[in-house]
Amino acid sequence: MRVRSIRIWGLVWAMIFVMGMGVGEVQSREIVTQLWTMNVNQQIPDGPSGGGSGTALLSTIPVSFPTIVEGVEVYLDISMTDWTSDLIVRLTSPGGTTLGLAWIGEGGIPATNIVGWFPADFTPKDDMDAYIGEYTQGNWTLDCRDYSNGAVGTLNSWSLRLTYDNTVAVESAALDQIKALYR
Ligand SMILES: [Ca+2]
Repeated sequence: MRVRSIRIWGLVWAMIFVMGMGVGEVQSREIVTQLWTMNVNQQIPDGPSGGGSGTALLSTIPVSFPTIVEGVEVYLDISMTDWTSDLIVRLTSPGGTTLGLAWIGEGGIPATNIVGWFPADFTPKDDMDAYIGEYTQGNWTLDCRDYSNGAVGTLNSWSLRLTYDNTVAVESAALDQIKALYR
């Protein structure tokens, strides 16, 4: 009996070793960041005199690589001589998640111009980690709106920097199945 017991434990340890090898393969992943920049050079329509949202200025960056988001950063270059607190800027992922970036002057945004990275330079309204685990491929859409009549800003350009695993290409349907396993 004792010999058999040792053999069984040997088998168990062998299985654990093989599983450990599998985990080790994760270290060969190639995590990369890629930057897309869109030159827009358009005014953000001024807010109505009665208050409320002005017409949205939308700008889209299409991403063709199909994998899973591991990080999202956004650079905004908005010229505005004053009253950047008029503005709300949101980003919508291909998966339909909309998060607030610039938000009526909050998050350390100066009164003049919004030039810098979210979340490195300015604190976004919403936690951008909410994009992690989503699908990279499709349209990433920036939505800029002015909520107060008077000062007007210009979206010069914006950049999207995604971090993702370059070794894994995932079909959207397959990703949904993978996500379903974790829900
Ligand atoms: Ca305004």
